[in-house]
Amino acid sequence: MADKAIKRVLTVAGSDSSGGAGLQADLKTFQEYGTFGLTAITSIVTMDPDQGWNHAVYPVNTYQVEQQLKTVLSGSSLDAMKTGMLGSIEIIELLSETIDKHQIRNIVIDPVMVCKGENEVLQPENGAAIRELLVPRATVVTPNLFEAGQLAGMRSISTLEEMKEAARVIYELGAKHVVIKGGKFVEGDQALDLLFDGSEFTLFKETKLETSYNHGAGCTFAAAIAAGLAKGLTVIDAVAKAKAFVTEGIKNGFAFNSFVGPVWHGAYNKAEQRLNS
Ligand code: PXL
Repeated sequence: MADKAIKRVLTVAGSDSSGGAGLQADLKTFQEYGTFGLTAITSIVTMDPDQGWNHAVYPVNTYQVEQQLKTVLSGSSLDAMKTGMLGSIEIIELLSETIDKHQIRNIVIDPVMVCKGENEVLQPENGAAIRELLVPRATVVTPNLFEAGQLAGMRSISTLEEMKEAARVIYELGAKHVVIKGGKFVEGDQALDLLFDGSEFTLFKETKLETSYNHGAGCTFAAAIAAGLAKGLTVIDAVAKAKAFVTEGIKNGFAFNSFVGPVWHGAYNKAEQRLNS
């Protein structure tokens, strides 16, 4: 039966009630990739329309995260795992122990410290624990420019040269691959993402899109990499496909309300169907 071969992908992340980012983005992406998504929720994020869409983060307690991981890991082994917003330093410690104990492979660490570029810094205090405990266990780590700066100890990153410098430093922390999500925030007219495997740089370029309906793009990109790895793609192929997947999602982003516009995670497959029909 086809079910036997279905790949299992876990996300350990926060809930974004607005549906574009967080574990909602991850699960939708896993589904679009034809994989089976599992979750351990670490925090609940709400946004207040009466206060300019101000974000509040409510961490889940560590015991509850532990019990969710136990539930997930009681099935047969995972094919990949992705992390997003982690809620607390204790949860990060628990996660690093769990990765070692269960020898989890194909690990994508999305070191979430901010929402949307650097507009809204969420849980920057988790940065040091992510750097020490999770980055060394990562198959791929996927910081945006702000997070790359935090991990690499660089004040600000806005050019390709600075992205390369940060990628080298983050690689030295122990990640097997570093993908810096420059996206539209890099200087110039191209959206740039950079992959570094310790010896070679690979640059992924797209023309910058004229839209601000891109909420959840970073989570979706990292989730797509994890699902691609679960399905047996090489890192470079997984990143290339994830870039195409998220670009289509951004092109089909929409206004949810006057504050936020999420990407649409179903857009890539919809476009493929159109092409094939
Ligand atoms: O996009 C970063 C992010 C990650 N995870 C959760 C979020 C957000 C931004 O809103 O809510 C749960």
